[in-house]
Amino acid sequence: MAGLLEGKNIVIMGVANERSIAWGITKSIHREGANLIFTNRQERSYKKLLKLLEKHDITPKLMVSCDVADDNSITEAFGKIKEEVGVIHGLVHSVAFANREDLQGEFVDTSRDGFLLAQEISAYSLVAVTKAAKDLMTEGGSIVTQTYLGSERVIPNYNVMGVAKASLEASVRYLAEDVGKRNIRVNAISAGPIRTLSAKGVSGFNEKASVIEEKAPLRRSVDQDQVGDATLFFLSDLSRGITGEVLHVDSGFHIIG
Ligand code: NDP
Ligand code: KAL
Repeated sequence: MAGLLEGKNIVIMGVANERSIAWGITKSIHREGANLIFTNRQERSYKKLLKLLEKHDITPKLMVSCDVADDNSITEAFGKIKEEVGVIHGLVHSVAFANREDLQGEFVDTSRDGFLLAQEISAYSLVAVTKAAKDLMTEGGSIVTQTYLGSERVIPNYNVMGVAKASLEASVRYLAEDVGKRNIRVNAISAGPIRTLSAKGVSGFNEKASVIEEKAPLRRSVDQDQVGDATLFFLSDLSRGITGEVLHVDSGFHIIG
């Protein structure tokens, strides 16, 4: 049987290493026959990704550098993708950043620069890459981003990132309306805590992860492969009637009061 994404060209932004959510997504969509186009910011991530691809015997269609903080970098990256690949059918946005000092203590102490930085990298970047990607999605398409429950509730330490994720989720809805007429869908996955490079060194992670195992309906933590398969659903035709949605992949934790 043909894979769900056979012959589809999918851009994946945000693989830093084997633990990245974007790597879980890569494995799911590779399994279903997608052609993979990767973007990285840091050289270190690019090298890690090269090794990972080799280890898993995956041949990417293209790898380009892209810093979402820089409009020229986005234009160049999507220009190269257009040149080398032409049409794309999907985009995975798995990128976020805030200063470490803004991910502890009280939200009220967030600096102007820290607030703007978190918004720029973690929310505005979805707007900027959707604008660039939509012109390459001439056969329709699907855009999927990654969010977290801290957008809906006050979660200690998530602070400035919670506000950025609220902005990201609202952007998903506004973008869905804009690009819907081109048959492009925009959705988000709200994942439970997963130990990744981003989660490393930020206080509060262990606590949040253990609460899932105790209190979530499924009483187990979430992993990259579960997020990978849910993202695959959004990228595939199985979700053709869904746009502007935030889907929780969190063992059901968000329904518990
Ligand atoms: P990773 O650290 O593996 O991935 C974060 C990625 O963001 C890195 O690949 C990094 O690229 C990229 N990035 C940061 N700044 C930029 C930039 N300016 N331009 C381009 N790329 C950039 O962590 P995760 O996999 O955990 O994070 C992926 C997404 O999942 C994030 O949006 C995160 O908020 C979200 N999420 C994570 C959860 C978790 O528990 N881990 C839970 C819910 C949501 P580089 O390495 O090249 O700098
Ligand atoms: C309540 C939770 C505990 C953790 C609190 C905040 C987590 C914020 C996520 C944010 C993306 C982390 C950073 O920006 C880290 C950054 O300051 C330093 N790290 C880096 O520069 C590394 C090297 C690169 C690869 O990282 C990035 N991002 O570029 C939230 C937990 C329970 C769930 C999580 C971790 C959610 C989430 O959004 O990631």
